Amino acid sequence: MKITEIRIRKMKMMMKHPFTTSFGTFQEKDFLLLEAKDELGNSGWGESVAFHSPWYSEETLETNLHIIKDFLVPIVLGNEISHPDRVSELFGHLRKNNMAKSTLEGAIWDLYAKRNKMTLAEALGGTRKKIEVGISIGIHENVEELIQTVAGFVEEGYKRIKVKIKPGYDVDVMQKLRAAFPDVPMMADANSAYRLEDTDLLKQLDGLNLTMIEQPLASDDIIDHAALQVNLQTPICLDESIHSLEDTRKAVELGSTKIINIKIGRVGGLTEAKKIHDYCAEKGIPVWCGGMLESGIGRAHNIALTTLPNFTLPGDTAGSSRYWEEDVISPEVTVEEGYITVPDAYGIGYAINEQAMDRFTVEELVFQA
Ligand code: OSB
Ligand code: MG
Repeated sequence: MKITEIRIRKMKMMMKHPFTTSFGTFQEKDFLLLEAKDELGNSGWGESVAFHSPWYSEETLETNLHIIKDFLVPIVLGNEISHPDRVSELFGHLRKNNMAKSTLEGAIWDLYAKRNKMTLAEALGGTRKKIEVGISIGIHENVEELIQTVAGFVEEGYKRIKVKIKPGYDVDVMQKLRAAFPDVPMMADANSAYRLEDTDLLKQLDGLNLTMIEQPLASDDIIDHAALQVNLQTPICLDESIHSLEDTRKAVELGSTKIINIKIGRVGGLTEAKKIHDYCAEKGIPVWCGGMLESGIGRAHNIALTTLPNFTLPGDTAGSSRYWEEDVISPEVTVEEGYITVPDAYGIGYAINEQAMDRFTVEELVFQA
C-alpha cells in the first residue's frame, strides 16, 4: 500500500473525574491522533499515548509531534509499505521515541487491516471474540470514598480492580479494601514510588492475595526488582521498565518480573507488542494490556491486541464512559459484565464520531505525498 496522506490532530478532552497517581493529578487530556490514508482512499487511525508532561515517560505530546512530523512522516509518506511489520524496521535507526513511532505504526496497522478486509484483531493473529477487562482506580485520599468507588465498579462487573498506591497510602488502604471485598481479584500499581529499602513495607502486602504489584521500584530498573521479587510472594509486574522485547527478555531472565503489562505505545507499536506477547507465551509469563487513559482510538487498538491468546489477565481497557462524556468513536466501547465484545467491522472496528472528533480537535496538520 502507498501512504498518500497523513493528518495529525492535536486533541483536548476533559475527563469526567480527576485521575490521581503517585505523581499527581490530571483531568484534562491533551494528546495526538493520526490518520494515514492510502492510494485507494482507505484511512487508518493511531493515537499517541504521550501525556502533556513527562511524568510517566520522557515523551510528551510535543516531543511526539516533533518526532512524527520531522522524522517519521518523511520515512513513510509517498512510499510503498508491504506490511505494517515493516514500519518498525524503517524506524529502527531512530532511537526510542516509542510512543511517537507507535502512533504512526498503529495507523498503518489499521489501514492495512481495512485494505485487506480484516479486523485489526485478525490482522494481528488474535482469536478471542470478547475480552476480559479490569479497571484502574486513582488515589482517593479518603478510603471510605475509595471503597464506594470500588463497590460501584465491582457492581458494574469489572473482572479485576487495580488501585494506585504511594508511600503513606498503601498497606492500610489495601488491607481495608481486601476486608471490604474478600473475593475480588485485586492488584496495586505504585508507578515507581518505592525503593528497595521499602522491602519490609511491601512484604506486608503479601497475604492480601493480590494478583500482582505493578512497577513498585524505579521506572528504569530491572536489577532491584529482581532483588525485591526474591523476598516478595506477590508477583511483580513491570510496566514503566519495559520498552522492547529485549527489555522483556532481560527482566524475565533476571527474575525481575512474573507478569508483563504490555502498553502498545511504550513498546513502540503493535509489531513489538506482539513479539513481547509471543516471547512471554513461550516462557510461561502471562501478559495483560495496560491503559494510558486513551480515547476510543487507542482503546480500539488495545482491544485488538488483547485478542491474542497469552493475554490471560484482565486489562485496563475500561469502557469509553470510564473517562469520557462522549468518545471520538461510534459506537463507544461498552463493557458488559466485565467483557468487551471485539467489534467485527474491519480495522479497529469502530467508526469515527465526526462531530465529537471535530469538537475536541485543537489543531490539524496535513502532509501530502
Ligand atoms: O501506570 O498503568 C499505569 C494511567 C496513566 C498512566 C499510567 C498508568 C495509568 C493507569 C490507568 O493505571 C489506565 C487506564 O485506565 O487507561
Ligand atoms: Mg502502571
